[in-house]
Parts: sequence; C-alpha cells; structure tokens
Amino acid sequence: MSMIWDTFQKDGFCIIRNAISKELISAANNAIDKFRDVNDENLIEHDLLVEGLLQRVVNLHYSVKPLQKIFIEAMELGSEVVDQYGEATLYTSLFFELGSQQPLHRDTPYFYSGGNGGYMGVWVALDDVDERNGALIAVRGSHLLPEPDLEKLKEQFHPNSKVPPSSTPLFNAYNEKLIEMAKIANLEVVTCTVQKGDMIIWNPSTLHGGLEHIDKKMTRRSFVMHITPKNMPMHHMDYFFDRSKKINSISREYYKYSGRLFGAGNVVDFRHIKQIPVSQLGIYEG
Ligand SMILES: O=C(O)CCC(=O)C(=O)O
Ligand SMILES: [Fe+2]
Repeated sequence: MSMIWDTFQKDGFCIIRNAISKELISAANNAIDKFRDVNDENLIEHDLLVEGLLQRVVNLHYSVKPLQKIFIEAMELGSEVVDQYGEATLYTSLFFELGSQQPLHRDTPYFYSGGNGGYMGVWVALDDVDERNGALIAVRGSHLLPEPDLEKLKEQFHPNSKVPPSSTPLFNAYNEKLIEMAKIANLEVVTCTVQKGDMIIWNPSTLHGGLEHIDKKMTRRSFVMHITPKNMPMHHMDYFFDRSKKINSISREYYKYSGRLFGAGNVVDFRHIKQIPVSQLGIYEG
C-alpha cells in the first residue's frame, strides 16, 4: 500500500500536498469573492459574519459550485483512503474564512454510525495556512486511544436522563479526558502548515482542532468535507452515549455530479444561526 494509506493508518490523519489543482482553487476563490460581493450586505444585516469573515458556513457548495469540483478532485486523489468502506459521498460540508479555533476533539460523538467506517473528514486549504491564521492541528496516533468511560461521563452530566443529540458540556468533558490520555501517552500535536490546494484527511477518532486565528488580515479559507458511504446512518450524542439504541438503515436523497453522489439540499446554513435558500443567495461558478 502507498505512503498515504500507511500514514493514515498509523497517524490517524494524512496531509496530501498539491492535491487540488491551482486552477480549481483560483476558480473557487473567485466564486467565493463573487458570493461575498452579492451577499455581504444581507449577511452583515443578520450578523452572520464574524470580524467581517465567513465562519462555519454549512453546505456552501450548494451555492459556490467550484467547491463541488473540489470534492470530485479530492476523492479522486484520496480514493484509496476515502473509498475504503465504499464509494464516498458528500454528506455535509463546512466553509471557514475565519479559523474554527476549535479545541482538540474527536468528531465521533457528532458523526456516529454505530461502527467503524461510517465517516471521515477531508479538509482542503484555499489559502496558505500556518500558525498565524488558524492552522489545523491533529494529535498523531490519537485514533488508537481507547474510549474513556462513557457511562461515567454520561452520569456526570446527564444523571437519570437521556443524553440529548447535542450536549456541549459532555462533548467538552469527553474530549478533555482524551486530551489527558494523549498527554499521558506522549502523543505529538502536529500543526498542519499547508499551502492552498493541500488536503488533510482524518479518521473520525483522531483528535483535531484549529489554532487561534491571530492575524486577522490573513484569511483562512478552508473547505471541510464530511464524507460517508451511501446511505450511512449518522447520529449524534444521543446514540453515541447510548449503545443500546438500535440504528436503523436509512435512505437518503442524492444528486450525482461528475460520477459522485452529493447529499441533496438547497439551503446554506450560516453559523447554525440562519438558513438561507440557494435561490436567494445565487449560484456562483467561478
Ligand atoms: O477547520 C477546522 O479548524 C476544524 C474543522 C473540524 O473540526 C471539523 O470539520 O470536524
Ligand atoms: Fe472536527
């Protein structure tokens, strides 16, 4: 098997340099500039920018079309890793211009399929990113750490009650426990310094996060693709912390573009605050 495969298995993540063509990255950046020209006034009015920048925009690829091509190129190049459980489809995406600045975490409590192989994160840089503008960090080998005591954590935050789909205090405590375990195991925190067009793939159990975005004059345009095989059930913390719950099979709606399946939809969500239909935002080709 190749270097990419070996690194992904051993480290729990891998960086693929020059994954996406420079032309496509430019086209995506042009389309995002146009998107902002048209939509900024409305976004500012609804307080959907942070420090003048887009942050945590869910499914921007419905409106900014070159992002769909980025998915195609990324899956082609990363195929041996991303298609290992079945051909990858695009489940959801996240777009950032201001870094996520998220503490180290596993994605599994929010992307839980009941077993291995349901989900992976694929991150593409549209800007050069380093310590100044919120680089992604990942803990080498943390995908192999065992689960902390889930029952104990559950009891601590939701005694005598069910865990809701989203519980920030429980999510934070779960990750803090893992960070502690990673420290004890002496695992290395890697800062992923990347150039535009580079791509990072992570195992859902790999601890990862974003550094502080210090230099706000620099943007950190990045596109994260949350990928799953077709019709993979995806549940949140209510299932992750209760393994007795039955996971039923599902049938999702998809559309096909350039040979790959994309989860169907026609709204873009800004910061989990406001959803705006694509018909209102417009479509941008780059
Ligand atoms: O882009 C980042 O800084 C982190 C994104 C992330 O954690 C995710 O999409 O799961
Ligand atoms: Fe994450």
